[in-house]
Amino acid sequence: MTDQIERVDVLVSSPTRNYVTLRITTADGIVGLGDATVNGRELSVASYLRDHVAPLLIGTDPSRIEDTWQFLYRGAYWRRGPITMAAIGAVDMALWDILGKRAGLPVYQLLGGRVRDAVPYYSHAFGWDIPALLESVAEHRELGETYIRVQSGVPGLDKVYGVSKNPNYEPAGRGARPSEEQFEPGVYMRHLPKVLGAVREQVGPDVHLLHDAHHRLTPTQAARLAKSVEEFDLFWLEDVTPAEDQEALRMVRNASVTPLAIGEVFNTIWDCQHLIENRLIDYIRTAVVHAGGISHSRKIYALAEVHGVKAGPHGPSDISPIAMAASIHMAASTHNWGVQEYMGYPDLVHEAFPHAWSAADGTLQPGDAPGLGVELNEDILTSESYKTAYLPVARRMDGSVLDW
Ligand code: GCO
Ligand code: MG
Repeated sequence: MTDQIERVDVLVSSPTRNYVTLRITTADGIVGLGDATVNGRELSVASYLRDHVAPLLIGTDPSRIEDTWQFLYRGAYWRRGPITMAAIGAVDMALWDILGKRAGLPVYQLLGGRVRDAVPYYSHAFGWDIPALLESVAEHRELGETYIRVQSGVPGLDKVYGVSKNPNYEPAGRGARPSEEQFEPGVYMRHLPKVLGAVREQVGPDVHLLHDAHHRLTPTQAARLAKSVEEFDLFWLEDVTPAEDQEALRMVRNASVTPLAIGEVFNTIWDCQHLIENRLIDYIRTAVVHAGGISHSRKIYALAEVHGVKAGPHGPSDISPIAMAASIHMAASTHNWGVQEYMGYPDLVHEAFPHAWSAADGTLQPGDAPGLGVELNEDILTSESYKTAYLPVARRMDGSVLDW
């Protein structure tokens, strides 16, 4: 007789920040884990899983991974969106984890085996001003990192995206309401070339530099910015316009050869299709957790491969070590992979989710434990309970709300 799903638990915890974790246990006693965290909206995914998905999984065959995906996606009728897709993504990850454990193989072997010896990652350097940023970049270089995202303060703006007083930058803040940040396109656009010029001069030509504009510019502003930073040879310029307006990137594309990355807020292949098929981007940033898990992400990468686009997945600290594991296993076994974002985690997060994957010298390794190779420290997850937290809201100097 085939194995059956016997128990489904949803754990919401806050070891320094909130995580939603799905645990599926089979009648044979195999445990699979999935991440379902949507930063700032955690409880809605937990309810979606507890109230609507878990009851449907009990008694089903955990080896029917694709069928379960289709059942949850098509069977719900209401589809797409971060909450639905993170819930399905968590189930999918947990089922791949179970399959790997049953086979005694790490997930990357089930996905076709290694295509690279190590997975390069990019880290986050930031500073309130250029000297502080240069110091932060130097620290990352000392760790052997060769892909570095650079974010800096902007003169005249108090609180900006990507820069913090805390060395573990975390945009979501605990509290009943979001904090507010400032942004003003003109001053930012004039400042960024100075920042990138200083960093490029310090690191020389061989280090890959990245920058995230966080969805804030109009198409014309974005095109001007991409053109003005061309000489600094960015590895990518990320989220230069709001992600919904996909044709905006055609104007940016036509104006410059700065490589473009977008997609951390996309959830399905249909969100990515136009940009990939029209070659309007170089890197697709969907995260395995927010884009329906391993099964669906593989389809996105396959579509991207046909059009010369590479994967460059989202990997901030709100992607739990479980989803990070899934992403590393995919990176190890997917040919058209560019780079994995990895900003590291506070120690407590590593302790809450002991993992076989590892990071060293600017690269990640999936490890050889069966499945995804992540476990749960239930004592930590139980004692660190959910705390209300929100991502910030951004406003222009005139007080109007802007994309954060
Ligand atoms: C990135 C992102 C993050 C997100 C955050 C939202 O490129 O790492 O833009 O900083 O804003 O993960 O939850
Ligand atoms: Mg980003």
